[in-house]
Amino acid sequence: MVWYIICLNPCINETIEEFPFHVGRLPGPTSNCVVIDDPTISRSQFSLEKHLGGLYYVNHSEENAGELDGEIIQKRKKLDASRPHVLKLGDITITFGTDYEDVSKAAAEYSDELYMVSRGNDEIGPLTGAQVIEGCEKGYFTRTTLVRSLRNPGTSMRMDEVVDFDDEGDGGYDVASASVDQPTNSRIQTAEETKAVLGESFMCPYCRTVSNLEDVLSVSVSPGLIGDPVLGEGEQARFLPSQFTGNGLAIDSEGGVCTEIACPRCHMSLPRSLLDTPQMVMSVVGAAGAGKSVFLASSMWQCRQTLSRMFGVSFMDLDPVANRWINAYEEKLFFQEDDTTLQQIEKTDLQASNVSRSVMLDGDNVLLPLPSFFQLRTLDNPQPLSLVVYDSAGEHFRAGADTQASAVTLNMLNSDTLFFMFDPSADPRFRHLLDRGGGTAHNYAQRQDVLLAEMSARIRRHLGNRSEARLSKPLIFGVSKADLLRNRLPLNMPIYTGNEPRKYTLDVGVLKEVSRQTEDLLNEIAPEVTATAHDIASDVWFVPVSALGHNPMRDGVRPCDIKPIWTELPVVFTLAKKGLIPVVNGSL
Ligand SMILES: Nc1nc2c(ncn2[C@@H]2O[C@H](COP(=O)(O)OP(=O)(O)OP(=O)(O)O)[C@@H](O)[C@H]2O)c(=O)[nH]1
Ligand SMILES: [Mg+2]
Ligand SMILES: [Zn+2]
Repeated sequence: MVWYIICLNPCINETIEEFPFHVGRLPGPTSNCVVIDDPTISRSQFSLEKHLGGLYYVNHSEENAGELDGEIIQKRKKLDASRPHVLKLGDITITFGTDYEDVSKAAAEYSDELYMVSRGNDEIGPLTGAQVIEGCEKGYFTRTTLVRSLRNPGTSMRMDEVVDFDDEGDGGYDVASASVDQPTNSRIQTAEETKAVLGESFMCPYCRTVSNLEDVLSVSVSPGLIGDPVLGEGEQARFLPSQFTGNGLAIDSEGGVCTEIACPRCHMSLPRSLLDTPQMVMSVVGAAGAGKSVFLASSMWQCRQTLSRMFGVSFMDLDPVANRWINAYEEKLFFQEDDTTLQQIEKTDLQASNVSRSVMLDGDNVLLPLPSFFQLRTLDNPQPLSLVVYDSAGEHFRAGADTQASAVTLNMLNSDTLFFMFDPSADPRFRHLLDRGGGTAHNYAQRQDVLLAEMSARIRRHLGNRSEARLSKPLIFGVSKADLLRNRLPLNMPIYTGNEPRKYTLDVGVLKEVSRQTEDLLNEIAPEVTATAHDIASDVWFVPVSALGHNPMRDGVRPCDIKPIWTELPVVFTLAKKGLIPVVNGSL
């Protein structure tokens, strides 16, 4: 009977036909068949030997007896040929058995090794070996997908150097078809989908790393445990808990009972319910001064007011601490004692401390975007949904800023609905049409077509550079500051219908008409912009929105004058697309 022995790091992949089979640190005199040059391994570590018709694992090391299938074996143990065996020698995991596939799966599963898998210009991970294999089996990764091990991060390998592909299978892994349609790169698109693929794992909304639920850290509470290597000196240390109270709360090394949990990679605190609810991501892409921050404030405020009343969807803050920035935005515009004083939301800059924070990841200072979290619950669906909202700076979307803004790009790609915000007041060709009312605010001219093309290029890189690649999820092309074009845009159309509270519906027919008329206007004046939009996604909706409902003063806006127009629509649209808000007159 042939046995196989596999280790992922260092890489061992041998067929054993002759016994005894020796493994140790040195070649030569000890006649080791496999040499592992690692200080934890003894000169002669172990052997696999045949005795009396059975195969035995025999330990030779006095100082480092291995742990075979969870049991420390000082002498020898008979092996069962019908299943793979897992041997732990310090950090090194070696598997052996008679079924090659079982052995390689076990090797991946028990390995502590983590991988990053390329997806266009981005990477997902870290993933365990088992997750990588699962991704291959489901067709998300192909033979040619690049993968690198975090133990050896400088070297990328083709997937088929790491995973054994079954050529007799259904043909899904053959190189030719992989390079033609590259199903992998365009498949995983939303955090939710990724979660479905990766099973008991979640994607961190801060660093976008996929981690196993069992690796989630706890945030210590004892005053003696202040100082964390990733977050800095002022923060409570994060730790992998091993002691728990009767009701499952972690206990820190000084006996404190910890309720907060944190991401294994970036150590940011995570709202607990985020781990087991689907995430719906909203991030707005647009030029500097296009109105993104003001829109987010207005949109979240409107969602609080209207989602429950019209659609029976409850909308609540999930994490008051994380939501400080969005609450501060909202309060500025909608919650002032004196609503006649001018208020202004600061321009978001690339390193704005309210919406980003720097942490120490793998020795580098990395800027993480800080989201706000909401929990949405519909009337007849008991499973809540988390809405994760990001603000970013217009400068993030400048051509070439992709590396600084990779987190922002990832958020964009992980959104359920892409949301681009076009500012007509930043395009000189629209200037003669603008009705500024009495307001004095104005934006400077910016090439939004270039910005849109940059967004398209980033998406392409993600989808594997295929020239025909288009996103399968919808693109909402928002025309911001629509109040400035109130004479040219259909802002009074009844997109919501209903007469009973909580039972309103989204009228898809009317929304299509709004989109058509808005697109017609854009086409007339900036045709390259609509063309690029259609180039990015196959399903584009042109939607006018106005966060303020009027043109404010250059120095700010008076809260009493704010009358938002359709700012909740992107959220309503995404919920309707998910089937959580009913639609009439067509489908999304
Ligand atoms: N007419 C009109 N002006 C608006 C509206 N919303 C925002 N503005 C104006 O646009 C300005 C910029 O808005 P912000 O939300 O700060 O823009 P931003 O996209 O966040 O800009 P960056 O943070 O620089 O990327 C505001 O100060 C207002 O003067 C609107 O609904 N109508
Ligand atoms: Mg801003
Ligand atoms: Zn994280």
